[in-house]
Amino acid sequence: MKFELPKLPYSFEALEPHLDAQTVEIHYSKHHQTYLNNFQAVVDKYPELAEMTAEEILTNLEKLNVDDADWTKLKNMGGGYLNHNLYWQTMGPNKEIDEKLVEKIITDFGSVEKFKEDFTNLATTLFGSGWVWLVEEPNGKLNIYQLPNQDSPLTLGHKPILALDVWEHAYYLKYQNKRADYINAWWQAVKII
Ligand code: MN3
Repeated sequence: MKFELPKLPYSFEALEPHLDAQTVEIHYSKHHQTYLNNFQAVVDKYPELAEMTAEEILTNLEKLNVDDADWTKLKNMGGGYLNHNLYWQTMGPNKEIDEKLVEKIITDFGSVEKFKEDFTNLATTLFGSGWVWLVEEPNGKLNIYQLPNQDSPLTLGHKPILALDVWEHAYYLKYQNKRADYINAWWQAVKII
């Protein structure tokens, strides 16, 4: 399978002033593209992987019969590829609120405000590089948690719904060490909640 970089559904400037155009451009066309290229290079070595979608590869990561170095690359690069796909898709210049999701958030977290507060705390306290996730677990419940590096909730059997990239490359040009300002700005750019 030839994986593709999904087209960014808006221009590089579209998320200004929350996310600056230069950061979006470098993050999408360099970082995200590189995860994809490196993922594809490993997938191309194994005919059995070429039959699978990227989601299937990450979901079945623990069962894959590949050498250790390639396994690590599939986890890191495949995760990087899929995580960023979701990151871009759930942001936008205009709100497109997912009303069903909002209802579920209120049921599972008490209120949207409480959910945002808990999610923001996870993002603020994440040490090192990683992501904060809103996922749906197999029992249908929503959950939020941190994962390090480019680890994917798919590998845990969870469905990713919303993802905040807290790697420094996601915000350093505009926000430098002020991660909290980036997190606030990201909430403004999220379109589905
Ligand atoms: Mn990133």
